Amino acid sequence: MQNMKTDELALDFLRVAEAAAIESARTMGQGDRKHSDHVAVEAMREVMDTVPMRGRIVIGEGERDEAPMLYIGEEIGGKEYSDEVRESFPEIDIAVDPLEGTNLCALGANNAIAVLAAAERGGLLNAPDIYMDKIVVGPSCKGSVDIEAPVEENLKAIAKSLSRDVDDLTVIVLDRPRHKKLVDEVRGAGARIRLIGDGDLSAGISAAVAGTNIHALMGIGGAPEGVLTAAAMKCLNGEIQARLIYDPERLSVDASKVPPMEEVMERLKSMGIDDPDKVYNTNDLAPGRRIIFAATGVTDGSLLKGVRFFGEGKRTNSVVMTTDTRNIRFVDTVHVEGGPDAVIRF
Ligand code: VTB
Repeated sequence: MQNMKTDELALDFLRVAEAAAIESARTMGQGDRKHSDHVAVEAMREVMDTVPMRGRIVIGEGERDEAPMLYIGEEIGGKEYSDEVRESFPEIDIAVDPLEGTNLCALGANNAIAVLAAAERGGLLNAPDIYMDKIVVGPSCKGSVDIEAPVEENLKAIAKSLSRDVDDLTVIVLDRPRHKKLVDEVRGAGARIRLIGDGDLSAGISAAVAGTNIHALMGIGGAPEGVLTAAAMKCLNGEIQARLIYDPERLSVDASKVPPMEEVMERLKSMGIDDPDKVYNTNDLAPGRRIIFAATGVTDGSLLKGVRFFGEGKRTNSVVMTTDTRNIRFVDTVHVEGGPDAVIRF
C-alpha cells in the first residue's frame, strides 16, 4: 500500500475510462445496449492491463461463470511486466462500470458514462449485485439527511442546508414503477423532480457538485453503483446512505422476475452480510483511505460532455479524483489521430 502512487495511478485510470468511453460512444444510438457494453468492457480491460499494479476486480461485470472479462475476482494489471517487477506493484481493489447507462448509450440519451474506482485492498465493499435504496447529497447537506426519515423531512433538511425553500430543490429519481410512492412524496413536499431513464451513479455525482442544479438523488438502483457513488462521495465530500433491497415487494415487479427472497438472503449470508437491513454510510461502502475515481462522459450529461469525434481525432471530457492527494481534475483530452498538421482547437 505504501507504494500506491495515487496521482500517477489516477492518470492511468483516466486513460482506462477514456478508452471505454470512446469505444462505447462509437456505438451511440445504434440501439444495441449489449454491444455498447461489450466494446466498453473490452477497451477498459485492455488498457487496465497496462497499468502498473496488481489489481483485483471487486465490482465488475458479474461472477466468473457469467462474465468473460472484468469478472469479480479477476486479477488485472501489470501484464507487460515480468513477475519480478510486478511483485513491486501496489495491490489494488477495483470497481468498474465500463458503461453506466447501457440503454442511454444505445438510445443516444444523456448521461451515459464510463466509470471506475480503485482503492487499497479492502477499500471498496464487495457489494452483492442486487438493488439498493439510496439517498445522495452534496457537501453542504452532509450529516443532515437520514434514509430512515420521511422524505419530506429530508427535503426540508436539504433545503435548510442550502439556504433555500423545498420548492427550489431538484431531486433525481429513476423513472420506475417502484418509485411511485417516493415520487408522490417528493411532489407532495413541493420539490421539483427530474425522472431519469437510467444512470443513478452519474446523477449521484451531480448531486454532490454545486452548480449542476441537482440537489439530491433518491430511490432504488443497483448496489454496485452505490459503491461507486460512495467512492465518488469520498472524493467530493458528499454523502450517501443506503440499504440493500432484498424484498421483491419493494421493487413493484412480478416476483418471478427477481430471485426468490430466500435465495437472496442465502447469498447475502455467504458474502458475510448478517444484517440485510443495515444502513450503509459512505465509509461503509467505500472504507478506503486512498481512493481514486475516474469517469468519462459517453453521451452529453449534466457534469461531463460526451465523446466528440472529428476527422483528426476525438475529444473526451472526464473527472478524475483522489482522496489522499485531494485533487478533483476535470480533464478535457484531445486524442490526436491526424498527421503532423492536425489542427487542435481550444
Ligand atoms: C440501476 C441503476 C443504474 O440501471 O442499476 C438500474 O443503479 C437498473 O434498474 O444506474 P432496473 O433493473 O430497474 O432497470 C441503471 O440505471 C443503469 O445501469
